[in-house]
Amino acid sequence: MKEIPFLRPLVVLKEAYQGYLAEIDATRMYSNNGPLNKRLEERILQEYFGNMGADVTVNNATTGLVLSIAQMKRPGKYALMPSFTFAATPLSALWCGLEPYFIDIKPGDWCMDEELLEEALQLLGDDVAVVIPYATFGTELNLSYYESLLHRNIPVVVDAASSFGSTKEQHHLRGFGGAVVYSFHATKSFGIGEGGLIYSGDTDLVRNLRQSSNFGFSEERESNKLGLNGKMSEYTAAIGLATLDVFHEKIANRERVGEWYRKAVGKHKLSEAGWRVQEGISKVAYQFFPILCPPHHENNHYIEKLLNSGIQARTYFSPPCHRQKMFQHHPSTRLTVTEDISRRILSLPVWEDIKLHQIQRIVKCLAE
Ligand code: T4K
Repeated sequence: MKEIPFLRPLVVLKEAYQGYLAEIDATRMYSNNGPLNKRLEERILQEYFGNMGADVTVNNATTGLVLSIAQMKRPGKYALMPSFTFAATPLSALWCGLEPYFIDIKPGDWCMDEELLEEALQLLGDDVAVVIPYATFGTELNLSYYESLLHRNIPVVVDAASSFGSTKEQHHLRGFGGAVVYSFHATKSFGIGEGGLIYSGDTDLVRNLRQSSNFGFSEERESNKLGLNGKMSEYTAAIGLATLDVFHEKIANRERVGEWYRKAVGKHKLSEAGWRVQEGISKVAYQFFPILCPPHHENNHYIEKLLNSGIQARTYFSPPCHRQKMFQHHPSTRLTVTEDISRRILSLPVWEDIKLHQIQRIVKCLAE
């Protein structure tokens, strides 16, 4: 039987961006906030954020996180974040001279537990430099709570690496006053190779971030703030524009795959057997399909079972950050939910042109 790989990213084909490449040849602008970057930022702001706030492209989301944390952090020692995230989140805090402080997640939506976060905020007081929630696998965060933190002068940087395209025009992060960082990595729904975007409802913040992503240069070309080279090249922006041209289709394909998974899970009565899908999530442009195996089972058992049937799957985010060597000594709240979920999580194959019969085969294999 034919193998089913975990991911088969499909970045737009070269024919789709040849016209944009010709513009680069004509203008001889290859980087440094050139015309294609400008157009990409303007179109995203208009089409996804109703022209509210501002955005700036970056060369990847990790750079975007570092720049945003460095820009927003207040004096203090800790960056509060979930452990159930990709290593990029705690690494970005460390690059900004902060210590990650891990907060447990909720059992339903797998996002940071606001009650535990609040307890940590009370306990740590002014030692908290920044809060970094992760919008887990593209789900919607409890934004009114995070807005309330901003009003208490607690900086918030949202790791929205997997979120771009998940909520379409009614983007729920629209107008948010903190920094929101998206990844455009090849494996994401808006996959363009490497790239990312920082959005904020706060236009001054984005102006500062643009400056810090260009060596901290002021208009007089003097470096007057901590900066680095976080810019996106015009070639990448060309692919970004071509992707934007067909993004609705790409979103629809990924949403449909999610629907197929949910239907197959229902058909095989997996919930009755203790399997769980993420709660509070409706339309998501899935990067992969996350699901929990029954309590007291181990994800690795199913990974092996799938592999024996020629199906590749992963276990994002297992091990969770606090179980990885780099982060194992950082402080945390209790992490019982993180432990449970990371032991049970499976990341099932998704790509834009995966077929219904392949999804059915994957879910059937789990059910047998
Ligand atoms: N915050 C969060 C919560 C994130 O999830 C991420 C990234 C970030 C921040 C940082 O964003 P960036 O700085 O990357 O913009 C992959 C992605 O590289 C990473 O972007 C993503 N999260 C993470 C969840 O997944 P790896 O190291 O697990 O990828 P890798 O190389 O094992 O590839 C995954 C699968 O995709 C493999 O089966 C191979 C396949 N693949 C991959 C690429 C790149 C292809 O078939 N073609 C390709 O071009 O991190």
